[in-house]
Amino acid sequence: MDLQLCLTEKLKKAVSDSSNEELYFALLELVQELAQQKEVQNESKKKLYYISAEFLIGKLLSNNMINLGIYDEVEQILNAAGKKISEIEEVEPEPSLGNGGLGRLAACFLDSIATLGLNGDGVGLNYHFGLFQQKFEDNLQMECKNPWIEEKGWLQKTEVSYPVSFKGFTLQSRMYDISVTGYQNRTNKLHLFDVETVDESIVKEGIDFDKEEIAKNLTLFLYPDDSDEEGRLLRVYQQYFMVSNAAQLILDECTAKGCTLHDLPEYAVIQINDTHPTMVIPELIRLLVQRGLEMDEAIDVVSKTCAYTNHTILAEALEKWPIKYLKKAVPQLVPIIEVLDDKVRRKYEDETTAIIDKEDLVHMAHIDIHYGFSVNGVASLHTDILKETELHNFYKLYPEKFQNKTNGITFRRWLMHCNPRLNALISSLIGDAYKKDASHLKELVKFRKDETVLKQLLEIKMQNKQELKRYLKETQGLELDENSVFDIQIKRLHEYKRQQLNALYVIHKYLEIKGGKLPKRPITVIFGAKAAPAYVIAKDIIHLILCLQEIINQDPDVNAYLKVVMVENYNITNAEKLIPACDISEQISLASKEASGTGNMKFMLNGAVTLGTEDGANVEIHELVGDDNIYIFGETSDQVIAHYAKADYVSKEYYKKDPDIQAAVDFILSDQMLKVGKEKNLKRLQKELLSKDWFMTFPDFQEYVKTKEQALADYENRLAWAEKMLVNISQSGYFSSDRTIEEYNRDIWNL
Ligand code: 26V
Repeated sequence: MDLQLCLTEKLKKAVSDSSNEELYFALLELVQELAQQKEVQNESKKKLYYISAEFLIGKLLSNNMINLGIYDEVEQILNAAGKKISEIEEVEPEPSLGNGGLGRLAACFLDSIATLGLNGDGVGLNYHFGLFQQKFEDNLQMECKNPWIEEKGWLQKTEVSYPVSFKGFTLQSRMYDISVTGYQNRTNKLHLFDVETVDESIVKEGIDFDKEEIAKNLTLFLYPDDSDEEGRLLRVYQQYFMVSNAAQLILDECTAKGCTLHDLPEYAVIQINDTHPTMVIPELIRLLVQRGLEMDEAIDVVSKTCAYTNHTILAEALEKWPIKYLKKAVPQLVPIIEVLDDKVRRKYEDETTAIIDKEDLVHMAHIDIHYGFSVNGVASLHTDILKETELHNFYKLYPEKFQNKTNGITFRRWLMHCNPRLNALISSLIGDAYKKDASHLKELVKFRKDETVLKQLLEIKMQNKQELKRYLKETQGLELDENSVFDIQIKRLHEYKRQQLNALYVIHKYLEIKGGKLPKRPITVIFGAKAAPAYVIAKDIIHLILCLQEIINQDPDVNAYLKVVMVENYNITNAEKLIPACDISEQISLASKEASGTGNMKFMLNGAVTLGTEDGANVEIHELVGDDNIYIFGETSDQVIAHYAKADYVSKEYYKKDPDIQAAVDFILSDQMLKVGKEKNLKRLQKELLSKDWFMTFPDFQEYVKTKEQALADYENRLAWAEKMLVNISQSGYFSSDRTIEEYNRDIWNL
């Protein structure tokens, strides 16, 4: 195909005479057409439905062009006409249909499913404003809406529409599709359901809206504020709307292929991504009974169709809905859930595995485990903790259901797209086979002592740092020094991820520099994080970091040695710029709490060295790269779990006996801080650390400082550091989501 001709036909003028906007829309149309040609008509009998409340897909243009194999040629055509692909990318809005790792994982999985040529679609919701957009004002996080849906975009309206009934009213849905292009393979679909009565104009200031007008607000936001009852109820409405549509779609597609419903498991497998889609189980049972199956058979059929992935052990994140919410929103499910609970109670006496507990809370994960055929964790340590601790009583009942599926990331986006320089170097060294089979990256190991290659790696890192510097200067007016060490922690803000530990390090370093102890090389500590709008302490931690940024960057004694950067509105687009520029990847969650992490994998692939705890997939990274190529510190998950069991951790004691901790914590309420910050917020945060520190920052503090200093010292031996980078890249193939999806298919889906 002559791409140049296609483009000019769409533009109705020369590429060089077209604006970036015109070029974006022409390319979008071209990509849509090419993607459509790769849709598979005679589908195989069995199909996967990956249901998820989040799909953090990121911008699609470049990625789709890479997967369709036209990126290089389009880039040449554009360059020849004096156009830049990066400027055209800026025209595309980023859909923010996810919070973080869980949603991004779902997006990586869709890419790999299509790349492996598997018959599988995603099903979710079409949030108009997605997750909020973050702005900083007075060193505080502000939230506003993030509209991304345009007249002409990736969403394609379909004919598909279903009635979804709630207590007292019925909404008619509308399905929109986004094409999912596999790398040199088929096109699948992401189905996003919406409701036509949604009214964007009810969103007033910031992200506030009337939470009770369900027909108008249902698909406005991802995870609306759940700090009050209306917010929580709205989530129930959203979840049921998502799964009722999914269930109707699944039954329609399967019956069209000849399924009798008795044989549903031969036609469909449903992956339940965390508990947000759990109501698909009672909903499918309800629909099957409505269509003529006996209750017992319906339960049996559904149990053979559904598989569940657990993504967290944090108690506060495990969904438990009061039965009264379900009665209020979706009363038709209540008798079914009662039957499911009754069956479990008849079979097993253990109260801890019941579905409806004594307080009339419905434990969503328990429905999945009893009435699904597979339960998986997302990293080896996480699955072990599920089996041994959190879900131990279930593991005793169903050992055969439990399995591990270590997460992965798509290398098309997180290497080929975001780091073209490194990608070019790798293919010049080992050829292109790694693009289809990432295990080939291991071949890079033979260059570990090759000075030319190591120097090239360092040069690429430098160029990526310069590019990030330009980007942050343009978008946020920040000044970065590319010769400093870029130490980066980017992820959702949560106390268990311990951005506060990093912030305490920054204070410690600041005080050291003030005291005359200067680092060999300047350090730039970069953060990016959104906090849930109602998560008070998380927002206080952002406040602390922003205050530190102001104080430190303006202090002439210090700013040549230490800088703090808080990137505004952390999202996929800026992750794609930050990750290739990183030297040290901060993965410092409290051991046992981060189920897997996937940012850790992206950094490793891009040649950053991890500074982390033995948590989540860090454990597997450590095993792969060995002690010399990672910086590990902190208490082990066993030690942490034991502290919780014995309730023997008292943060005040650490504060009293450790002068460094004391100085850093005192600084939070120093005069300097109070000049730029809010006393109320800073006091609250300091009090939280001193009276609770639930995620045990202090016990790991000294070891964290020491380990980070070691990493900074080692960084000075540039060639030895480059070897660490190379080993990390070469071992990262295991974390390709293609490998993860092959395992899901082999052990769960059997497509
Ligand atoms: C949700 C919430 C919501 C309520 C407040 C506290 C809280 C804490 C954690 C969560 C996380 C929910 C599930 C989740 O997003 N898990 C993430 O899944 C990723 C993909 O498997 C994994 O890499 C991350 O480690 C895990 O946190």
